[in-house]
Amino acid sequence: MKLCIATADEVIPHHKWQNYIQPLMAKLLTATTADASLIFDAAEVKVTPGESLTLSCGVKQQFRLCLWSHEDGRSFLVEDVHAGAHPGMSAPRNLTDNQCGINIESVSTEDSGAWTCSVFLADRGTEFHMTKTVTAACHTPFTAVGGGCFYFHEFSKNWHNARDYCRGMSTSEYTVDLATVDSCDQLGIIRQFILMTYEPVWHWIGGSDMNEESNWHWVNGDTVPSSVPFWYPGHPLIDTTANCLCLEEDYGYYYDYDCENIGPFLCEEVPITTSYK
Ligand SMILES: [Ca+2]
Repeated sequence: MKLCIATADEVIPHHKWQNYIQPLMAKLLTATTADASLIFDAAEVKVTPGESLTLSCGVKQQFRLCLWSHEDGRSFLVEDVHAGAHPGMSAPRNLTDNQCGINIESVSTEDSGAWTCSVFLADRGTEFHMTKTVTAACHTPFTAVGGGCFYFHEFSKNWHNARDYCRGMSTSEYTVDLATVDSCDQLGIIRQFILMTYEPVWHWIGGSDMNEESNWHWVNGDTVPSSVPFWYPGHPLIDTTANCLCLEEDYGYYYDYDCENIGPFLCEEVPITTSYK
């Protein structure tokens, strides 16, 4: 059986963006505009993986070209981000004085590091570069895995007690509940993490159909995916004694199990609000 395989995001190789820039710069240099000044907040920002993050950068000038680059070599033309060419990135809600801003919809630890906004100005035939440092890290004792922050609890509890334990870890800064693992990529990465770190054992996660048989929901109210490849073949059962969701030990598929069974579990740290910084 084939489990979800994580795929790398498609990015523009660093050496290629020069090819994008030069023809556009030639066009821009024919324009004349008013004076320009860069608006930029260089303060370091700390975020939790899974949060959204707006990187702001603006210029008081009509003709411009903006590019964000990360220290690992990734580069993003802002007009491409705004046009939706990069999955997971979008235009900020407010572009006033923030024409070069981009929004990362779900920050991962790989987004930590220096982000540089380059603004190419038409009338000056020049460019500005400003750099902002992003730190994306989970709070102790959570581990960054597959774009989220998880706590793999090795001691065994039934589903309800496991959920109570997770919720008891909440603070004023973030909430904690049983994990919601709803992307194929994340499911595969969590499965690999469990295999590399622990014995191959099943783990409770935060889904159930206890309110209505065969109507599976996450603890946050969202619908649990019902399709292949999430569920163990033949599951979920139509069975009112199997109402809680776990990742089974053989392949890491979703599996419906009696909520009173005792097992280890995954808690997940969730930002209290979606922040725009
Ligand atoms: Ca059931």
